[in-house]
Amino acid sequence: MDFIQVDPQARQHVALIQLNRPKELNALNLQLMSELRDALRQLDEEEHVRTIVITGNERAFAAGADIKQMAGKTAIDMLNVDQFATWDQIRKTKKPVIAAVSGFALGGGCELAMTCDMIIASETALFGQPEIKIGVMPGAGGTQRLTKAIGKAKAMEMVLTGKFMTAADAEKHGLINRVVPVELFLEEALELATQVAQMSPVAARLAKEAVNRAFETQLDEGLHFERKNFYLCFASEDQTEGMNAFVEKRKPAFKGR
Ligand code: DAK
Repeated sequence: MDFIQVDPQARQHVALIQLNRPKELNALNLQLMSELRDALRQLDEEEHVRTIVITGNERAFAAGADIKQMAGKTAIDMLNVDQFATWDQIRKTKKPVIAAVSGFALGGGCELAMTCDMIIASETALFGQPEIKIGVMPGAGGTQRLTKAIGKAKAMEMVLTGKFMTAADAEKHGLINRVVPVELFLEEALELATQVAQMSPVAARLAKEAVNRAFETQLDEGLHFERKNFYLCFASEDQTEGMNAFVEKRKPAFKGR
């Protein structure tokens, strides 16, 4: 891995992926995205990992797709490379993924953060879809996820002017979970990941799927999906363990089965 660092055991049951192209503000070139896809796929399969945190550094989560790499491309080059397949695989990670964002989260960087299930930001974080300033538009979900998160008016303004949103505003408008001082953003994300990792991994996976389904379906279909996943929880040992532990007034020991 040249452009990311992976710690599969940053905390108990919590893996950490750090984007690592600091000089380029973690611009997401094709290799970085492939490495990220492969790492997520592997961590998704590792039994001891229950939640995953993706972070950058204090200055940048990621300042977008690598403009220098894209600059000379034609539509057919883009089609042939099919980066969407990589992004789709990242989106399909089954375990909960938390973005720990500080500094720039722009373009593809903002889209990557929004692809995660929760976002913890430092007070210096800046979110934006500035693609319009370089003659294009968001291409990895920005027009959809941003709009669903913060509403049409604010999303339209960001997408059409490229203006950035501060962490405080991002929290106010529901884009992120919370803002913390810069020295704490990673710690806070790892702490949140640890909390989730203490739950039943089976229930967490099914619940994540069901929440995400709310973005893709009408209420009736979403409720139907939720119900199926709810029933499925009752096929797990974790359901028996969780409920017995409550009755016996002890902490549950979930196994992900
Ligand atoms: N790409 C390449 N290099 C970048 C970069 C980027 N997105 N962002 C920054 N860098 C590089 C700079 O070129 C500079 O490199 P050197 O000149 O030192 O070699 C270095 O990082 C430091 O940046 P600055 O010197 O510019 O630092 P400043 O503090 O002055 O400014 C900045 C920071 C973040 C405001 C500025 O760097 C900036 O405006 N960056 C570009 C932000 C941007 O426009 N992002 C959107 C890119 S388009 C797709 C999926 C996704 C996408 C497309 C397709 N498919 C699935 C098909 C996404 C597209 C995008 O994200």
